[in-house]
Parts: sequence; C-alpha cells; structure tokens
Amino acid sequence: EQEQEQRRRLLDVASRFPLPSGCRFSYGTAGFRAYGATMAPAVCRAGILAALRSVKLAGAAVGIVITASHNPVGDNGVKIADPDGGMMAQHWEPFADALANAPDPDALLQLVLQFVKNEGIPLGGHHTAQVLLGRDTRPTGEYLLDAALQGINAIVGAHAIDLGILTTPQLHWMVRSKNKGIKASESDYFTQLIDSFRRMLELVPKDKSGDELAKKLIVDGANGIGGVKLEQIKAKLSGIDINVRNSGKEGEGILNHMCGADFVQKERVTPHGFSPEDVGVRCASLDGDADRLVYFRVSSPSDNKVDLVDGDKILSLFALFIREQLDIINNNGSQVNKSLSARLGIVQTAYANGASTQFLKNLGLEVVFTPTGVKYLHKKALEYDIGIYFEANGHGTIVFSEDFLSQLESLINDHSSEAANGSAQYHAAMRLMAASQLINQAVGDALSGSLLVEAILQYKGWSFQNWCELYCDLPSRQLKVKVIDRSSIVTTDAETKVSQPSNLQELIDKETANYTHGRCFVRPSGTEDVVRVYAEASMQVEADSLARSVAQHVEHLLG
Ligand code: G16
Repeated sequence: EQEQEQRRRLLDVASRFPLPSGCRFSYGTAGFRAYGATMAPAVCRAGILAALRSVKLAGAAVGIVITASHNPVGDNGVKIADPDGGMMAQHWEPFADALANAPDPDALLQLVLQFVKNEGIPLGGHHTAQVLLGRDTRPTGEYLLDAALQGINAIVGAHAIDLGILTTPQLHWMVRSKNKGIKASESDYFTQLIDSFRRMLELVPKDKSGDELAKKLIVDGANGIGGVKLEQIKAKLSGIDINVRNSGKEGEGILNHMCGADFVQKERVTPHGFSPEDVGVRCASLDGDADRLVYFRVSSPSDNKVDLVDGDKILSLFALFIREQLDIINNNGSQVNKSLSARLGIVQTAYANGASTQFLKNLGLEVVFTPTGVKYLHKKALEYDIGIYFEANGHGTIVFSEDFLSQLESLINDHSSEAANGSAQYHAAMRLMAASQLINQAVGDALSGSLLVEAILQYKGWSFQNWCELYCDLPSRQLKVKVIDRSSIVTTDAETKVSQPSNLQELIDKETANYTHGRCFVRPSGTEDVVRVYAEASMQVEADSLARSVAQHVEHLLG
C-alpha cells in the first residue's frame, strides 16, 4: 500500500511541474541554474532528489539552497548540500541530470524506481528523511521554495524544514551542525562568529593593535543577503567598525548589478555606492548569496579604478598566518615540549594568478590544482590536516581535520599550568583553534572569511598596502564568449587544455607563444551560457590582446 502511495505521489508531483519542451537542465558547476521563472520543474525534482539522498543516508539532514549566487537577479538556481555540509556527492550528479530532464511523469517514476533499486534505497517503508531549505533574496525565491517543498513531500516519510532567507554558507553550516548534533540555529551561527572573532582579537599582541583606520571596513553587500545578515550582527562585533553599502535595503540598488564580488573582481572598478571619499579605506565585496569574498581599495579620487585583493591574495594571507602559527608551535622552546605534525595543503584552480602560485611555492608550500568549482576544491582540501583553498573569484575556506584539532586541543590542555600558558606556543595553538571555529568548515563563507581576514590583519599589524605588496599580480583578462553550444568544448588537465574541438588547443598555443609569461585557457561556464576565456601576460595590453585573439578563435570555431 505504501508503495502504491509512493508511486501515486511521484506521478502526481511530476504532472504538476511538467518540463517545458526544449528545456534542458544540467547540474553544472554549482547545481541547476537558469532564468528563475523556468526553474520550477528542476527545483521540484531537486526536492525529490534531496529527500532520496536523506533516505539513503539513514535520515541524516540534507540541504537545499535556492540561489543563483552571482548571476543577475532574473536568474535562479538550486544546489544540494550533503550531510557534512559540503556539496552533494558527485556520483549522484548523473541521476540529478536525468531526473531534472525526465520528459513526463511516467519516465520520472521509472527513473526513480530504477535508481532506488540500484542504490538500495528503502522507499515506501518506515524510513524518515529531512531536508533543510534556505533561499536568497531573489523575487522568484518563494515560488521556487514551494516547488521544492512539493518535491520533498512527494517522498513518503520526508520532512521539510524551511529556514527562510539565509546566506548559502549559513545553510551549509546548519546542515553540518545539525548532523553533528550541535546547536544549529541562525543565532548559534552568529554566536560562533562573534565569539571566535573576539577570541582572535584577544590574541592580538598588544603592540600590534592599530589605529582607527585599521579597524574601519566598508562592505559591499551586492544588494543581497550577506549585507542584511551583517547589519544584524555588526554591533556585536567588537574591535571593528563595519559600514555596509549595497545592503539590499529597498532603493539601494539591484542584486549583483554594478556591485558585488563578481563585478569588482572581473571589472576592477568601484561598485555602485562608493565614491572618491572612500579612497584609501579597506573595502570588502560579497556576492549575492555571500559565498564569495574579495577585498579592494578605491585607488584614486579621479578615476573609478580599484586595487583588488582577490581570492588568491586572501588565500596567501591565510596560508602565511597558518604557517606562522605552526612554526611558532613547532620551533618554540616552551616548557611543554610538544610539536604538531600537520600536512598543510593549498588548493587552487587554473584561474589562480601565476604570481600567487609562485609566491606560495616559494614559501615551500604544497600547491595542487583542481577544475573550477567549490565541489572539487573542498574535496581536495579535505585530504590534508589543514587544507586551504580559494578560487580567484573569492570562493574559499580553510578546513581542519578532526585529528589535527584533537592534537591541538591536547596541546592546549598540556599548557594548563600557569607557567606555560603565557607562552608563545600556547597562544599560537589558541589562535589556530579560534580560527578553526571562526572560519566555516562546510563551505567558503564571505562573512566568516572577512572576519578572519580582519583578525589576521590586526594580528600582523598590517595595512591594506602591506597585504597588496605580498606579491604583484601578473596582468590578466577574462572574457565571455557566446556560442551556439558551449558543451562542444571539452577540457582536460584541470581545465588548462582543450581536447575538443581538436584544433583549438593548437590555436591557443600559437597565440600564447607570442607573449612573455603568456598563459591562456578556455572552458565552458557551468553557471552561465558562455565560454570563458582567461589570459595572463607580463603587460595588461598583452593579456587583453591574448584574450581577445583566443576569444575570436572560439567564436570562429563555435559560432
Ligand atoms: C559557482 C561555483 C564556483 C565557481 C563559479 C563560476 O559560484 O560555486 O566554484 O567558481 O560558480 O563557475 P563557472 O565558471 O563554471 O561559471 P557561484 O558564486 O556562482 O555559486
């Protein structure tokens, strides 16, 4: 009987959300994304999928975020978070694609029945499933939330919990915390941020506490949810003076339009809402769902250019800080003569500026590359005791292994005697512990990331200028090319080479050979209907011209 009920529900929900003809969804770099008004069938099916994933994992909470992140306000999307708070396991993506594109109710039912049989998912029995839902501020969010809820409720025994409007990283954090059995509400998230930030500042050496300018930060909230959340907590963040622009309030502007992390990083000009009066002040820019973070400074009152600190430089600051603390712990002749063994790994993508990779390698750090997409970088970073990953566009975080954290805890406990706990070793261990609590362990998080940046700058007594000067970026240029079918480009070697169309790589190589320090690659975007072209060279005009000529080849070959 339960089985009949299950079939009936699936047929019923599929007939309520028919797939428009000619529509094709792909689980891309970060879930399904398209024009918001067309997304309901895919979001409903993502609801079915998330509930099935929870049943498969013995009722552990799974997450759904309804967002199109950096995309224009008219777009929307959906992505699924696994019980550990990370992105959904990649081996379920082919099923996600098939489910989203099932042409009619019967095909959808057969697909689900076959999949649950293959995966050994106990459908229709006495199972439970729970799905936590969050969404960003897009106008289509509520409509798509309803589609997701209907999809989840189509699975017998599934329970949906709508957590309202959240940043993407908040939802990931809540899924992770809930499954760990620790407090998982929004106020718990805020408390963790506020407390660990305070602890980080308490560990700043007295001689380093800077002037008022050092504490001042202007945040471009991209008119999305990040600014809204920051407004809620900024008064409780002591030791920093935050001013939010593009905060998402009525009349301030349009989501991601002429503002936000993607705009600032790609265009390198001041976002809407900033003026020459802001020259010299440290500014941070978030994207629409607050999972990207870049920093900038308005460089002169006479033009709108900015000095950019992208994800690579945030990564470099984090790497320096972590390395320094490990060195203090391991080279310090303290009374508690204990060292920590930690494999520190750095993960980047082909978009990482060549100068950043060189800088990190010169520090003797292990640097590895993955294709674009947090799902790849995060997974790689988990292979280390401490894994630091960042994409140049500002997605990234630091992940600490359980084993490392328990080593750290025992080191801190060993310092419990009064004589030892004033030692540099103890302070370094406490700093690493506070950093592991401040920085989001589930996914890159612009709010917690910026607080860690602020705490590290205060710890080092560094100005924005000091940070900028870590290394000098090689000039680069990114272009988007509209083609008929972007999936006809196939890449290999962490996206640095094109394998199809067969002659394209040869053309790229020929163009690149014309430039000193030239580097160029192309790849189909997984979030927008474009091919992306990236070029780097020793001068800006050269990077521009290399990108332009390769873009022309792409246009010529793919129409
Ligand atoms: C998403 C992914 C990122 C990726 C970005 C661009 O970001 O989470 O890992 O770098 O898309 O991907 P693509 O170049 O394939 O379009 P977001 O901020 O849009 O969720």
